[in-house]
Amino acid sequence: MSNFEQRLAALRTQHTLLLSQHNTPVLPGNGIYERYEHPVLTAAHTPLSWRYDLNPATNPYLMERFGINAVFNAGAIKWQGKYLVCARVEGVDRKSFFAIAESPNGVDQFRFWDYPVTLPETEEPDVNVYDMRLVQHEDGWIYGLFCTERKDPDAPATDTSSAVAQCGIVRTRDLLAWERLPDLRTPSPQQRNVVLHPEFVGGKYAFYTRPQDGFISTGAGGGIGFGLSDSMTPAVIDREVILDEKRYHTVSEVKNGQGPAPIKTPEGWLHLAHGVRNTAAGLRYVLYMFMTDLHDLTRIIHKPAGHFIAPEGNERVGDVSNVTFSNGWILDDDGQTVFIYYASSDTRLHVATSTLERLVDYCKNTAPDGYRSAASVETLKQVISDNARFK
Ligand code: M1P
Repeated sequence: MSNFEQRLAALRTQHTLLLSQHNTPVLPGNGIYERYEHPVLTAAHTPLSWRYDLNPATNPYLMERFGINAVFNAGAIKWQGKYLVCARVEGVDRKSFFAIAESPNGVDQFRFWDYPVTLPETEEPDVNVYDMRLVQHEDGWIYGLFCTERKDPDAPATDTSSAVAQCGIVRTRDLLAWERLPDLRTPSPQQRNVVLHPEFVGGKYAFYTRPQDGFISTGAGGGIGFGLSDSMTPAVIDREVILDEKRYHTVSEVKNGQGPAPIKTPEGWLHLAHGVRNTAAGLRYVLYMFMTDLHDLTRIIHKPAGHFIAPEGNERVGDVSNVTFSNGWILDDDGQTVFIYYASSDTRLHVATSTLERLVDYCKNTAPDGYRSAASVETLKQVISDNARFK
């Protein structure tokens, strides 16, 4: 066997093993959700035919020719009986793109489709695209809202990092052919983490936004906003209201953003979001939950204090360490099981499972933030005294 053949056989064996690996829940967990032993997608899950030139004549050393750096922040949808994620795949050249991977059960055996998504562009080409939220809207289309980044034309020549982030929009009926719509227009100079609400609101399209003044810092903007548009072609929001503000000494002290589109329950809309605070070690991203009123989507009715999912163990380390981020979840056909796809440290994608009933219970029965240490102590004393007779 030639060196090429040996290497190829070893790579294929390793890849097949990885893709067929079973994932088991880590028990007993916290009762709210179950984490799983392995990530569901990593750079190593991408097909060998993406990374290697498999022709011995042109690649005798069987080198990687297109390196993949990370697979993370994924939109998600149940489609024709399969669990699909539309992942942010980042090459070693730092450019992100979208690729769909499917699983028969939502927790393991995710396989990428043969080709990544070919994303149509507007007249102003995207430099980088990431974090697609997939939404099956009641108008019949599946929309993908994502962040499109272009270099900031107003940045001084010495600043080669600043970008303008806006919300790009595509729609599809089959997840194969995508139609690009004009980028969302809002009063805010920058937008990331924009999400389409799955239902019409008063006959209009409704959006969760994240207004911000600067590329990294939200400045005077920030918070999870909400706005309406008459149309998707183009989508234009004239007025944004903040429904969940960033707030001092909470998990979203610096910024926050809506995760996937909310899930409707008989008791309100269930939301998953990320909150960011600053530390001596840099920004820390955690996930948190809240519920909004069924009829007034800007009214929060339940919001447990603190984080729902924070980076643990190996999840803490990666390209951007100390980050958990989610832009996809799936409510299964049983109307109960929820698959929460979250990424760790901008490097890999994980799943956690729960049920609608448990998530609503968590939101309703976990004490809200009292915003002061003394209030947290009072909450804890109440928990302890309520437990006294069960010891
Ligand atoms: O690096 C952490 C995250 O940073 C951004 O999120 P936000 O807009 O809230 O700061 C996004 O680039 C996200 O993709 C990334 O995971």
